[in-house]
Amino acid sequence: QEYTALKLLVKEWPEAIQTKISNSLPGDAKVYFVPATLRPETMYGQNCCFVGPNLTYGIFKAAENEYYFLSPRSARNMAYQGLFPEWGVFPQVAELKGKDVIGTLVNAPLSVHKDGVRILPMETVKDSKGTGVVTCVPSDSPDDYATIMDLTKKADYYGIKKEWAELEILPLIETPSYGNLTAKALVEKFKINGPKDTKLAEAKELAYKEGFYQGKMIYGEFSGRPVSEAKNLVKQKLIDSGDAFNYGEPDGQVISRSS
Ligand code: ZZB
Repeated sequence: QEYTALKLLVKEWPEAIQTKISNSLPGDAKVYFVPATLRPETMYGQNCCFVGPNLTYGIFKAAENEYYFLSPRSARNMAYQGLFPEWGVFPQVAELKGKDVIGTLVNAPLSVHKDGVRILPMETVKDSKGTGVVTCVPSDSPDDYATIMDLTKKADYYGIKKEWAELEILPLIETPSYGNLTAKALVEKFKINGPKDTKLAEAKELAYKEGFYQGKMIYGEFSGRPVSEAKNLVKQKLIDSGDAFNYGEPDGQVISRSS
């Protein structure tokens, strides 16, 4: 699987972990949350970024003054793809649970939400895929749409501010079958009633297919182009600006045989 790994710069940590962060990192350190995505063309519509609240993450030193927040498993993989300075080495400076970083304000490259977006909890994030960090595009990802609806409804239960989950959902891609908010259309069509609904798997497949083969961009500098062309154009733009890099993961990689 060839992912685009995106760099979301931390603008503000939650108060409760500020001390821990400043004890572990130089004062001027740049820390990035690093979601792995297969849909770079949707980055305009990022409206939050998810972590698994009960998963364990690390902050790893990736360059002078640059640090990545991601799963230890993905840090290890990156270290063998030349994404850290020394081959096979992924220096960890802090360990955190997803729940520790809920509410962190980050800058999401290309997102229409220029003031930044929040780190929010998503219980279905898997430790065994990507970086364990998932950027949220509720216009085109049914999982993201279902999670956002749930977070808004039960903000208190999740310990978040409702307005963090309520940023505008931007129409990005027009498709013949599902209009300009594919994820919403599919969640409603399948009567999906929450982030753990098993019908989400099929909705996701349909959203991928329809988006890629029939979708046309209706936002951003590649507006009017088919998604199949825009995908690589947006990806290259993000890489050229230093906001993203390639991250590869063998299909069906088995991680925990020995653990
Ligand atoms: C933004 C985005 C926008 C995504 C979209 C999808 C869609 P897949 O499909 O299973 O191969 N993802 C990445 N890592 C994880 C994880 N650890 N746990 C749960 N979800 C994860 O996985 C790739 C997609 O699943 C990624 O692309 C990411 O969400 C999420 F409009 O990034 B995506 C129809 C999907 N649309």
